[in-house]
Amino acid sequence: MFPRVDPTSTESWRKLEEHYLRIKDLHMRDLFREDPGRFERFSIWFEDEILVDFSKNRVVDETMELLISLARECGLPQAIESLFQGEPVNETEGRAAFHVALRNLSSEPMRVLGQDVMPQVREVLEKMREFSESVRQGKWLGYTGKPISHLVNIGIGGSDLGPRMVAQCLRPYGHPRISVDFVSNVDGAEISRVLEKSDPETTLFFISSKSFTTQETMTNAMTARKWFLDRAKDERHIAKHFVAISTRRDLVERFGIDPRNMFVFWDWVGGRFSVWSAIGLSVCCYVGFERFQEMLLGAHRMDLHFRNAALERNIPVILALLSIWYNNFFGAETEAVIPYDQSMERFPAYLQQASMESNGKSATRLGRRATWSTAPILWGEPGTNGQHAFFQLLHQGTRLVPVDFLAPARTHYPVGNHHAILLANFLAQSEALMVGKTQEEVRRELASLGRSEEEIERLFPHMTLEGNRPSNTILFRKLTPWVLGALMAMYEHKIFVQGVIWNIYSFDQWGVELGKQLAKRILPELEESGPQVPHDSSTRGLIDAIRSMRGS
Ligand code: G6Q
Repeated sequence: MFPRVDPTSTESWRKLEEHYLRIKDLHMRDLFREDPGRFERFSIWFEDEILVDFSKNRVVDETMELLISLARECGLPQAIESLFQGEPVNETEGRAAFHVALRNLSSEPMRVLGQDVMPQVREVLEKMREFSESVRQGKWLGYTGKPISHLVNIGIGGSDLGPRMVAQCLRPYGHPRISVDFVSNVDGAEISRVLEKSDPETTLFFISSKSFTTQETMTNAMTARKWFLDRAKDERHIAKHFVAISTRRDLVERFGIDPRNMFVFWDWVGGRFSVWSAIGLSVCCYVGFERFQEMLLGAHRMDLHFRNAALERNIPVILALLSIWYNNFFGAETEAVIPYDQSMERFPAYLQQASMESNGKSATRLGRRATWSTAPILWGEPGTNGQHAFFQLLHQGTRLVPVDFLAPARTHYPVGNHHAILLANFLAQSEALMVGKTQEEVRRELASLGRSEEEIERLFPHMTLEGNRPSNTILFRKLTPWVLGALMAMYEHKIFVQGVIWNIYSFDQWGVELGKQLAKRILPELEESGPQVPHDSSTRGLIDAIRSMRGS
């Protein structure tokens, strides 16, 4: 049975509250000065590829010990086993969340309800390999006999964010003949822009939808289908230009996609964990099956680490506990993720879904309202851009914002000394957040610039940086498929650990349903002679305004 512990009722929680009062005023500057071994102790290498430095956090050894005890009291080891045993950890939807099986490249069986799912996982992977190779080798031909040179993935949420982010990150591995685009928003602007530059003879559409009923995806898919048929003129040509990735064979057939062009996955794959499944097919065609498999392998290695490493040296566990430390004891409300890598531009958006859709919950596993805060608001942009935008708030704002800095030591784009400059900034920011700048330092600096005493008095409060602002630094050798896979799995497991400790269900997303239901009800009301359903006066007034604006 999955543990159900009210974290605030544990002995460790109580001790952490006391501990917080004792250490909250310690400054990291002093902790580093007094302890030359701090970096050694508070950093972990992952397979010589990724270095996770968590030493710039407001913790001492006792903090880490108490946080680990909290994890134990909340039944974390047992919860990890439940996840890997394929138990129905997604309890409100009555199924497993078994994405770890999708990247199980070992020969170990992985069972759901006693049945080994690995044969079917391998079968789909083999189909993905064959298909992607034929597209990349130019053997898969469009209806006029030309090879495919443009891939368009149509999907949204989990059927978009993962593949879109991965394709961007792995662009250096992309096939030189092939470009890839993603369409998710139901706003016609997105599909129009992609279709404008598409050639029907060489474009391949991937309709990615677990349910194959999602309004946005189906609307975009129908528009793409019509656009294609207006040009190709024959329904039989659809088979060469449309593939589907879904769990719903019946609906895929009804759409007119040849079932042989369908790639399945299973209900135990959650949408936001589905890039590891056939939902990753567009990426696989773009970067090649071997690269896709390297990404699975990186994730698999992180899975093994998460399952087997001691909690004290377990990277996802430590990242989760540090986040809980700030969220629940310091009252931090947000968390920033700043990749110093332009290719990772969509990484924060991908993580927003992974974290906020998983842990943005207020009902506990006991069905009561949580009296502690759950998922922080996650946000971020690539560095160095962020430095010239919101970093002011990180350095001097009234809020505490823990930051994850990520960067590759080596770049795919060795242009001049760009990368060294990027890395210097990456290091400078976490150092600046931590050490800050004292009043004395500011005074000395201003005096050396010849400023008057009066000016110094006026300026120093504005120029002082208190520092002591926490961050994790996640440094990796290079943004390879393996590293990316490992980083994604690291965050997935971090989020899982948080859900266990917050005693919430991380694998459902009931909160998004109401809006979908209401949108369906409102849609006909927007028509000129549409029905008038009762609404609050604001919604009513807005509907009427839209009708009149559209009418005119
Ligand atoms: C993810 C969510 C959600 C889902 C989309 C798309 O965990 O379930 O983001 O991925 O709503 O759903 P379909 O794949 O069914 O179109």
